[in-house]
Amino acid sequence: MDLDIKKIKEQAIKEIEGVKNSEEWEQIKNKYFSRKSGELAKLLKDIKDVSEDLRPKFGAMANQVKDELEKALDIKMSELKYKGNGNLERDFIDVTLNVEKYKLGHLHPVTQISMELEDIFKSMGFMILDGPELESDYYNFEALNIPSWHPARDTQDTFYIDPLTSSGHDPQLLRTHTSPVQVRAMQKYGAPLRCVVPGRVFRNEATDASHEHTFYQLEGLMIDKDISISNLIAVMKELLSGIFKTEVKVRLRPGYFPFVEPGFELDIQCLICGGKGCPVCKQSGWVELLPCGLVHPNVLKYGGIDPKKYSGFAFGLGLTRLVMMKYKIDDIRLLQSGDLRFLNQF
Ligand code: FA5
Repeated sequence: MDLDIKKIKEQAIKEIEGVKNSEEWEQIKNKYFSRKSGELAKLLKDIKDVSEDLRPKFGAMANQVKDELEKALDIKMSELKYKGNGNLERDFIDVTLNVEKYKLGHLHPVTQISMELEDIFKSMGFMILDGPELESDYYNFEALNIPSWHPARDTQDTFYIDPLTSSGHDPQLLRTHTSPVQVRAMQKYGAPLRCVVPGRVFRNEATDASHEHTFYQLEGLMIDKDISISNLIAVMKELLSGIFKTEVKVRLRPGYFPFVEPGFELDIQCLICGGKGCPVCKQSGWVELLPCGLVHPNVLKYGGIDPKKYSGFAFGLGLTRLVMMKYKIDDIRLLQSGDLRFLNQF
């Protein structure tokens, strides 16, 4: 009997030590403490059968073992709770607890407007395309009718990654506009073609309230038979009314870009100052927003399209400036400042 009590104790302690969760804890507790079938209940029953003179000794031993096992079980339960493995602990939810809500981020205003524009153009049957930010000299300039000697390159100075032509390959640069995707799209899809290309562009530029070195444009291109300036103006109107949802004053004036002929500058009346003059519009009352024109025949040829059969229009929307006008942001640099006080307003 003496030995049985010790054996039960040692076995129980071993099993309690090995418990890993509250289910196992419950099982072990039942195994030893169940009133009817528990090991301790059986032991106490057996003690009744031993001789009267030995009964107190075994009774005391059994009670001591019972106390020790209860203590071991309590300690094990505290450990489980501490480690978070106890179901009671895990399943308990204090609904009155005041927890801080997750702060969700949101899309940047430029991304929001870009997506709105994509929807407007998709509804008119335009594809949404993408192009490389690290572009070749060929697509950024040459194929857009801007050879290396052309003065138009001076207005779009950029960051050359690999200017060495001696190695025989095309110099790589950070694209200055989204227009290179015009020729890429023509080469890939041919005519007829309708696409817009939102994207990031770069220029080696002194920054001010309306100029950044890194900003966004949205290129548009439509090529088909008999495309004219009327088609261009119709699409421009759809674009502006879709975004501003109210009438905005625009003006169309001649503009020069080697890759369109004729070329135009579409300006909108500055919405920051209402046309009175401010740093954003350089006191002119107008903001350059949407240069455009009919695609130059040479560019169609670079794209593998016959200019005698097809014509087209293209535009290069200043997306970052459009966002400024839409939300009346008076300094372009705020948009990339990463300042949450600014960004959380959108
Ligand atoms: C171009 O980039 C031509 N690729 C646009 C084009 C496409 C013309 C197709 C004809 C046909 P421009 O350099 O003007 O053109 O830039 C276009 C627009 O980008 C400008 O009207 C202006 O809204 C915006 N932009 C130009 N430079 C900056 C700058 N540094 N910071 C912010 N926005 C700028």
